[in-house]
Amino acid sequence: MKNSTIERELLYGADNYEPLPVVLVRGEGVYVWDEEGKRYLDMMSAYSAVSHEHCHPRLVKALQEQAAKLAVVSRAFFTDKLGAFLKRACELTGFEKALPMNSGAEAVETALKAARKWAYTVKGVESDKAEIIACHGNFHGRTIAIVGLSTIPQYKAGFGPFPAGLKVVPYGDAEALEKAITPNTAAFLIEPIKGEGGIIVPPAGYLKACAEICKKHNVLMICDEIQTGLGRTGKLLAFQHEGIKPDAVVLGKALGGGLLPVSLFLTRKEIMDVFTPGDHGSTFGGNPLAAVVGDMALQVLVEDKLIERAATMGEYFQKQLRSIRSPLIKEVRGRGLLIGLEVVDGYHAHDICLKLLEHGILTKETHRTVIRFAPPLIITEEQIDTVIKALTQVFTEVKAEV
Ligand code: IF1
Repeated sequence: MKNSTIERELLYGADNYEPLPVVLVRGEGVYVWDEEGKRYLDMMSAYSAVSHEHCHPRLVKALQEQAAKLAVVSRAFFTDKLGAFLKRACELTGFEKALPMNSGAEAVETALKAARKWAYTVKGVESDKAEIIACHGNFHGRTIAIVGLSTIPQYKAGFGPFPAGLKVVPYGDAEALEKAITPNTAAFLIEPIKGEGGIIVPPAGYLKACAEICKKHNVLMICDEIQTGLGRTGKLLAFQHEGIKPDAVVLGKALGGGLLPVSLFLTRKEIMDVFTPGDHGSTFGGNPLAAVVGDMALQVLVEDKLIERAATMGEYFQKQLRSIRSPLIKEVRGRGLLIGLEVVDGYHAHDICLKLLEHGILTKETHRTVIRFAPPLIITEEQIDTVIKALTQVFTEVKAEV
């Protein structure tokens, strides 16, 4: 596709993504437009960072007003906005303390550092022996420590060596977790639903069993809700589907209201208190601009009843996807509006995403065979019907080409 905008981005940018051949210029609600003025239904929501909607008016207004008043002052000083944001986040999630960062990976790194220091200063693990356990097929970010936990070869190739004390266990197997725990285990880091791993919902009772095992062995259970949190799966936090309360949770993506990076590490006081002044921080973490946007993002989530919408619209979306009669469909799975449609072997989800693009539907595959459907939580039944119609047509076209 000859396009000077694309060529300029490729000429000056790194080749670390392979974007679909579309140049987006505007977003509003569940829609985005390309530079030719063509409108698309967004089924990606920037990997669930745009759960509210594109350029939500209340969020944009909050951003504009604060940006014109006070934006970044560093944590060398207090501000009038950070405490209000942290209070709302703690009260909404039921954790005592919150540490603000920017990207999801930064908040995950914060969690890992807290877990290790807690292991040494509270649990009594020997210095530099703390171990972290994660799951096969995990995705927690792109830093070297987090990638050290990855089992995706490409995410690790060429970036070693990795920190010590990092282990992985099969996802969905609580027994394997218990077997992997040693007296040096600090924490178990888990996505309540695997996002990048192909939108995998674990077996019922798995998270509960893990929580019990962690408690039994004095291991911190940390839920990475960067993608599954903030209403995406039909509950405020995905772990709530299992009626558990982990020791800590990490939030990001939609916490920034689809406008800027805001992330949080939340836990109880005993764990957060391992940090003393100067231990950890970030230039932009907790800046008043991000605090105002994060605070408004939480307010809008509750006031616009987006969590309830994700539950009801997610149910409708899955029902409609399951009503499509096509030999290409292997499985429809997910929770709320975090849905994956797996195509049978021999078909590439990427090819289907390219055809969906022609039909005005924007999404990308996760893993070769899974098409992600994770729209902004304000999506309507009528818009879902439009997606189903387009998908049915695409499956017919693809089948015909075989
Ligand atoms: C990319 C994946 C999704 C995340 C979970 C932490 C982070 C992410 C559960 C880190 C970020 C993004 C990163 C982006 C693509 C996307 C992604 F495909 F990579 F895995 F969503 F599934 N925990 N996920 O999903 O947050 O530092 O990015 O703010 O790196 O290509 P971040």
